[in-house]
Amino acid sequence: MDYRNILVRTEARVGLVTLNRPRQLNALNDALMDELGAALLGFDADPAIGAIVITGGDKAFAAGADIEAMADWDCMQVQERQFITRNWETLRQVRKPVLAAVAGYAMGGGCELALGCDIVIAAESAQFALPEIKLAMLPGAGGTQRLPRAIGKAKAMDMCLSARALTAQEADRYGLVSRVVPDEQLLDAALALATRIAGFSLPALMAIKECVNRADQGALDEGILFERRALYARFASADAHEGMHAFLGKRAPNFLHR
Ligand code: CO8
Repeated sequence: MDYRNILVRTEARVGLVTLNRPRQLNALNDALMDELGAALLGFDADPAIGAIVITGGDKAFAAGADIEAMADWDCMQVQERQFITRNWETLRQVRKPVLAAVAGYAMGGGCELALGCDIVIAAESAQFALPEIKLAMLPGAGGTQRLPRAIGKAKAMDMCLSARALTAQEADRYGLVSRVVPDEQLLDAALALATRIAGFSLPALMAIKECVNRADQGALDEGILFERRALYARFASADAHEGMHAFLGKRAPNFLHR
């Protein structure tokens, strides 16, 4: 695919996607989201890739859905375009770990995109907000569901109802991001973490991701059962036996990602 709104490259076993509409602060129009979906699915299907990083620019990770594009849509048009289901859902199909490396604005759909990733690393300049209320809209790409799960109902309500923005340090304290780094170190830190993750056994990574995601989705009993089945299935994996024998043999494991 010929990408116009994103940049795509690989580094060792990591796939890197850079959102690239800087003049619009990476506003997420259909074209960008289609390209992002295609790149994510491409990396997910590529056996040489073990983890994916999504990043934006220095000023904005993404300032949200493209307001100019959708300002005059009516309700029927939104349904006909399959807005959200068509391309915002693609991230959920990705089985490999996806990291968001966020500098600057992560607003509206940009914040929701980060929330849909498995790990969020923030630069000190990062700001997270769901300001759709200012447009008399609502966070419609998973934000009303994922934000309370990430930071609790009280803070999520505050952000959604008042358009309050969180600094990187606040987002770190509240559990929205996993670590904060100086801006100039953001990409290196994200790539280093992704490379470390991608060095582990891919089937084990995918099983863990699936189990952790279950924690958000259902009852504890059901999640524990799901985790147990996933654990039993690990014993069918050559990598699991290699990992355990490598530990016992006091040597580095040689994972075949099987
Ligand atoms: N969409 C389209 N264009 C945008 C967007 C956007 N979300 N954000 C910024 N831009 C454009 C601006 O229009 C401007 O363009 P131009 O230079 O042609 O005038 C350019 O980017 C630079 O922006 P600013 O001049 O505004 O830059 P500032 O540094 O002054 O401000 C802000 C930066 C604070 C990020 C400001 O641009 C802003 O508030 N942006 C909008 C943020 C927002 O409201 N996001 C939520 C959008 S709605 C959404 O994401 C819903 C998700 C799913 C909903 C589903 C509904 C059905």
